[in-house]
Amino acid sequence: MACMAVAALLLSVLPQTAAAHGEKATEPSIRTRSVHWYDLTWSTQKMEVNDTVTMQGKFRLMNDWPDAVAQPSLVFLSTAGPSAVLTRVETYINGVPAQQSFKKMELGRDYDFKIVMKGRVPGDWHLHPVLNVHNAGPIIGPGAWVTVEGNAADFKAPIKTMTGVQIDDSESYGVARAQMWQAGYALIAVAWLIWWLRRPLLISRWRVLQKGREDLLVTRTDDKVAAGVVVLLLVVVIAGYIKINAEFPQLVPLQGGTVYTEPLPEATNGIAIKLKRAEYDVPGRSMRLSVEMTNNTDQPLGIGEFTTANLRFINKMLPQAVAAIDPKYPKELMPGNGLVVDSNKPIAPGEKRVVVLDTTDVAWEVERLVSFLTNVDSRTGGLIFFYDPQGKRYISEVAGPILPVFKKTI
Ligand SMILES: [Cu+2]
Repeated sequence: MACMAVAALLLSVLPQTAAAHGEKATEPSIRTRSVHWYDLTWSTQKMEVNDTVTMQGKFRLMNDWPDAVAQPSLVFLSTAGPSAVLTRVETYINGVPAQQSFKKMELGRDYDFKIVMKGRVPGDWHLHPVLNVHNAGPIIGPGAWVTVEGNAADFKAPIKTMTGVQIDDSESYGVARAQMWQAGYALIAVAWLIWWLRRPLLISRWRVLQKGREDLLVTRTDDKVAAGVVVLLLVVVIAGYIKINAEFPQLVPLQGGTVYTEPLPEATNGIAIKLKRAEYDVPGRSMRLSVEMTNNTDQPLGIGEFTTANLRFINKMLPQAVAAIDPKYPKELMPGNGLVVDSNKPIAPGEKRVVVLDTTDVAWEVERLVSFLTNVDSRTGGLIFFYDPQGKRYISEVAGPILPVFKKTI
């Protein structure tokens, strides 16, 4: 109860909503070169308590995964938001239920995910997917605001167990029982302490020891009480075990195994990428990439988007790229200047061309991405989206070292 009081006090002192929760704090090398999230959708922006919102999309694990970051050999898909304001109902990776961790995720490949969340506490909540990578930490995806309306007291989380027992309120189910056991053991512990603490303590006992009269410290009655406490505890534990086993004969332990799923099928052809040079123009707040692109498809391809660190730089000169944007996608994640390409002439089938991609935006500073310039591993990366005339998309990965410059060189 005391800790609940402290928690209540803290909650009343702390601000009720957090505007951000660390999405800009992760190292730029992780944000530009590990997990790239794309095609994200949030099914709703506004809902009532007990309604659900579905967040889904895809992610690519970069081939150029940073050396300093543990490989995604064990991952757990979750969400980020301010505490348990939304309850997770379902999670899937490639359609496989993902309440457990996934192992052996493959670099250079894509995965599909879906997370269903249920409104629990009214408010405006920033909802992100998060991939927790064992030994590396959480890698956060793009966030969108979701408003939950209504009354927190109306929240219901009913569950029907395997044996058909209907639990109306899973939030408080079993809590009283756990508290009863804790209080019972605490009572025995306190009584045992009082039994000893009521005697003269430290100095008098030390003097008795000095005189070699240990026999005076522990009496026959103490022995009897100690034996009584041992018997009492054994009876409580054994009787409790028998009673619980009889009440719940079928139990499923918490599952600790891991799951494997094949990545999504790999595209057989596409655009081969070679990064010739990358620079970050410090005064211009601009990242420029000089990239050699070879079109291995049989369609002319236009360059539509460059995405990195949860920012989408859209080439507004390519209608297919503009058409591919979900109008509900968070605007703050699509920098206004977008992607500027030196030539918007589509790359013909079989053609090899060096293209300069320019992404100029204050977002590089605001999102605290420029610290890649002070990293011991100054590299950057991202995904380039290409579109054929029918709007079919091809995705290529680009990554390589980046140089800080104070004057445009490419
Ligand atoms: Cu956020």
